[in-house]
Amino acid sequence: MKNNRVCEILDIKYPIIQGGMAWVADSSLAAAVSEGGGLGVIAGANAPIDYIREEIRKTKTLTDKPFGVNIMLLSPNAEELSKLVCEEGVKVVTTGAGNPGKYMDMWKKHNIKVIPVVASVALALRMERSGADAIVVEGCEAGGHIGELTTMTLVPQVKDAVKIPVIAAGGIGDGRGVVAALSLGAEGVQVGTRFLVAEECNIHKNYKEKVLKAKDIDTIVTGRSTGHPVRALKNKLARQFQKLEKEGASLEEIESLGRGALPKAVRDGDVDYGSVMAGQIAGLIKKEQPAKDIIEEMFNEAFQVINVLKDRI
Ligand code: TUI
Repeated sequence: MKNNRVCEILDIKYPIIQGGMAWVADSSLAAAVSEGGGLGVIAGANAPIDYIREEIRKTKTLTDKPFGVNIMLLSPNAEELSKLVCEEGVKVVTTGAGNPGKYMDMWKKHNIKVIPVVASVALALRMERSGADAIVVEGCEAGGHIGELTTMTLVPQVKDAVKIPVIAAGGIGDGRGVVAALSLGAEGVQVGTRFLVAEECNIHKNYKEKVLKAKDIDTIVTGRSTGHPVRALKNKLARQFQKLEKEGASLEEIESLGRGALPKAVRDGDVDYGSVMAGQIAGLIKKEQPAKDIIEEMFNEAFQVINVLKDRI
């Protein structure tokens, strides 16, 4: 890959990183993405610290290539996990759902490449000043915990505000999305939803089937009233959320409905009452494939799209 700082900084073949999807992104998926030429990422989420240590060690046995760990900053284990990545010699950290400023010096001292996920220009600027190596700029087309702005509007605004490389996320599922992201000024993409259906992704088959069957209008955002908006596929749980929010239920009532809902779907396969987090691009995703094929297909398609575009204007 020519002239691409994301590939240079991360020492990867294709400028694609896998979303650090909570309860989903384990050593199997992370190693497969890294072996496929992208950057695989293990999700820290709120898993026990010993489990994450084992997942990091397992990934090292599955691939010699670089991989990362995602730290979800709303999680109670964020502090402990921030130290663990230093102890285990992890090369890349991505963060989500907050400001990782207080950990940056420690990570930099351990030569860790830090890539915070941001949803605003203000946080992007703060992260650059704190020493971030690159930033993932995530639009609200993404699945899971999201910000307010779309990928189309946020990526160019962040690009104009910072010098570090921008990696676009939210709504990217094929080569057209890759080219669109590069056109907006990104030097790479982060992909979550399409990797949900990677062969090496160990989520329950009901979850994969629900993603594969999803149509364009099948996601919904709940939790706007609590300040923690989350995008997931519509189901009975989402309708319960919507009803509670419309009725003006208490914060505690709404948040308790969401507690444990993600593992219920990911692990137990309860796609009615569990939270089936996925992005708006789910409607585009039609088949299960090895992670390597997903990556190669996306970049082959991107090259073809660029060739067509050259003659269009
Ligand atoms: O973090 C994510 N996506 C996630 S985390 C997650 S785990 C979860 N489980 C149950 C309920 C809720 C979440 C599922 N999906 N994406 C990265 C992301 N970060 N998107 C938006 C943000 C963000 C938003 C506001 C980052 C920082 C921020 O403001 C921080 C500040 O201090 O300004």
